[in-house]
Amino acid sequence: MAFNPSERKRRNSLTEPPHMSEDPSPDRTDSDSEMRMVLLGKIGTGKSSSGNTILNEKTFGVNFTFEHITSKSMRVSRPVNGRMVGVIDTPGMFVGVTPEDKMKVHFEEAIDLAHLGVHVFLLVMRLDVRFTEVDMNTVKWIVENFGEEIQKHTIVLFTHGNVLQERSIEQHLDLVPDLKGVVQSMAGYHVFENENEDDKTQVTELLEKINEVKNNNGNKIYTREMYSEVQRKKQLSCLVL
Ligand SMILES: Nc1nc2c(ncn2[C@@H]2O[C@H](COP(=O)(O)OP(=O)(O)O)[C@@H](O)[C@H]2O)c(=O)[nH]1
Ligand SMILES: [Mg+2]
Repeated sequence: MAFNPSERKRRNSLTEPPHMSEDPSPDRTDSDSEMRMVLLGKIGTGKSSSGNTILNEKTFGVNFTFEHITSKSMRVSRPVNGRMVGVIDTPGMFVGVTPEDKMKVHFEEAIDLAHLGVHVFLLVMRLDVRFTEVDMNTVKWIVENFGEEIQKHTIVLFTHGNVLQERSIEQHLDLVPDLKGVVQSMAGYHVFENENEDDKTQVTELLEKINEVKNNNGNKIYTREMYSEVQRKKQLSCLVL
């Protein structure tokens, strides 16, 4: 199984935004100035709300339920803090309930909407509910379907941050070792409270963390080719088995 929580150390210190290269480059590093991110995760975790918080606009439909499961991934690009940000919202999934082929279609749409590729995936999780086996299976499914490479490009974005009250997110994670393992296997983490619309710092800090992830990845982005390669290998291993 591809997912290995202990294999990657989380990097969470903040650094200055890196220099953005404007030169197209053959190894598919960033060739434009837009920061593209895909919201992933279980239905109802706050993906659309987080997209709205990032863009400071009520652009994605909130509270879409199972009836809307056929809805499509959607991309909106806006300037945020002086730079273009492209947010791709996905309809979400419920591993074990949403048909596998439907989940794949949503992800393929999302990657295609990113054109040149994805700088960062935001794996959205709620802080106000228990971390369950379904949540763990969602993470495993994502890593198996996008490949381990996705872990270098993923920031766990916690919503419902107000429930922490006086506790820090680190103190919370210490109480939930499985969740802490997931976070440590990814490239970073961040906390949002989507009800605090006036808190612009939460967005600024997320964008700084995304810049840091970009920097750590040498500006390399997750591309459609990487996804197709993972899918090809999966099909081959199915044939061999
Ligand atoms: N209190 C609180 N509610 C939130 C937060 N994020 C999302 N919600 C609520 O959770 C519900 C589901 O959010 P939505 O963005 O539609 O989730 P999605 O299915 O992942 O896109 C909505 O009622 C939101 O208002 C948050 O940070 N705090
Ligand atoms: Mg949604």
